[in-house]
Amino acid sequence: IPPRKWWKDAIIYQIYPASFKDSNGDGVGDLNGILSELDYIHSIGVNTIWICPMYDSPQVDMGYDIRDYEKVYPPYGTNEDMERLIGEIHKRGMRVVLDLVVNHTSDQHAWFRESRSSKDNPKRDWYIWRPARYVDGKRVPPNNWLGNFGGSVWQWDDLTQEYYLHLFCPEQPDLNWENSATRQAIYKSAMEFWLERGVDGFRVDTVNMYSKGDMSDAPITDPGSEWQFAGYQYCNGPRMAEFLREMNEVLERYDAMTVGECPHTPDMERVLQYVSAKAKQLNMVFQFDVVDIGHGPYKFQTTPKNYTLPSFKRAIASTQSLLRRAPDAWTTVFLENHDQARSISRFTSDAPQHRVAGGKLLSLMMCALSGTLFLYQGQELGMINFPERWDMSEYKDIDSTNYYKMVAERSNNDPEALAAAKKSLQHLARDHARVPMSWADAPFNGFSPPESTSTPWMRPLEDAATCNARQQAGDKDSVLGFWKKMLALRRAHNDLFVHGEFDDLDVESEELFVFTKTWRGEKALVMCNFTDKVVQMEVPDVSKRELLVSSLGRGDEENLEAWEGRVYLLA
Ligand code: TEU
Repeated sequence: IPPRKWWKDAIIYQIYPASFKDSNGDGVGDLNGILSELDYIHSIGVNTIWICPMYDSPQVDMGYDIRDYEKVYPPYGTNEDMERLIGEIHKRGMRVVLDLVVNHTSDQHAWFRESRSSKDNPKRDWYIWRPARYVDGKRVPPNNWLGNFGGSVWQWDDLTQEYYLHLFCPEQPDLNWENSATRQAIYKSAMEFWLERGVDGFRVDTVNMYSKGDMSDAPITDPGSEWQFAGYQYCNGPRMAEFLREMNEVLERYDAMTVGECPHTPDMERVLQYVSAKAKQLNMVFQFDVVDIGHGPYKFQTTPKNYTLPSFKRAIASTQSLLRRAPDAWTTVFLENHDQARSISRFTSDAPQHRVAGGKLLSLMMCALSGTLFLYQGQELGMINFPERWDMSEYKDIDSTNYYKMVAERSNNDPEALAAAKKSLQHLARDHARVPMSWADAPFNGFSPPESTSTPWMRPLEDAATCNARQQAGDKDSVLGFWKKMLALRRAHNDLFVHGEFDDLDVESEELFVFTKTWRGEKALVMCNFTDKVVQMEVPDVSKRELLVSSLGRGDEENLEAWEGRVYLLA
């Protein structure tokens, strides 16, 4: 049997550089801020760090619009700072993973500036250009596709009188993966440059969009709009396997790991094709089954808490099932990242009396699930969404502001429609994950130095007096204290929790999530109360059970407290 790959047992901590720690007082996080907190990160019990884009960028989409792959964004620091950071992470025995954003670049990238300059520029074909269509003499885009941030995916370019494709903002033109010279340039500039500097792998942004499928009009699902959801056409196109295998050859030379982001892919057989080891495409992916629960046709068109516990459990069961479907496949466990609202606010309760219990419950559940575990900055503290009373101007993300604009236009500024839009943003917006990390009960929540004259780029939360890293570091009963305990237990029972078989015992229960994990002779029973009241538990008939942990530190009573989780070892 070949030895296990390190990334299967990895516990990965995700950092959003703008919001992690500001070392120089300009209101924006930076690399030296990350450097100053490496011992804190290490103390949580994680062993790998994923850093979101820190590349030079005009920041239209917070660094997912890259101007230069080979240069650090100056407000974050220099390339030397980055090399020092990589070295210091390695010195502590941890690994480091960067974001690889190569479905698109910024429109300010040198490649796109050239491509745009004339129809016969050698880089014209590095992006996706198409002539206009004309309907009743009126110029219209090549198809009716709706972009991920609203509007058409096509942008008219006056200079050369053609449209270019952008699945995200107009400032994020899609690279043309069909062109092999483009692919070689991507490998060299975005991948090899940083692999040579010691990074251990990549989180691969929107990896399933490189090969666009059928470019014809998408079916009409929103009759009120000119633009229609086309995710099933532009994701998972016919050349995906070929492109990923080619990319994997570069990665293999460095023994680098990959976790690919796979939006719009509910089909588990399709996911399997990406993550089965013998396919040599990706090590693992982020599926959207869990985090998309409760979304409307447009993500925000929804009522808050529009999700049920059975749908949550089914989504988890589906991602867990990858291991059973193919022995050489792998999966991931995550509830938060920079694109998601806070998990306590979404899946448990952020009411003051339940918040800590909810954070511990989710920690217990996640630490008992199979696959590579991802923890997002602030999740380990139980940070929650910012409150409803905050003004719309606190939402900075283009995904949020575009949605609000669209509702304003479509409803003719109807106050009721706007209030509903704001409510759904309070529940689901990406902004909630992007506020400054709450480090201390101090000016700017300890994110910026106290003497700093600029204010943080996003408004810090108001609850840092009761929820901050410094206080929790010394309190074993805090959410952070519990994460440390759970991560240690996950390590101590690595086979069972990271690799074991998952079985859901009661999918339909609206109150409890009860599952078992099995590995050879070992078995664990996990019981989670997803309500704010006491629930009687029915422990399956077993000869011997041993309470491994209760998220509320309780003994072996026959009931579960509100938002309590338990793990038993069974014999
Ligand atoms: O996200 C891709 C993606 O499809 C979604 O998760 C996206 O955030 C959602 O559609 C918005 O409602 C990745 C990055 O994680 C995200 O931050 C970037 O904005 C996006 O790609 C473009 O690079």
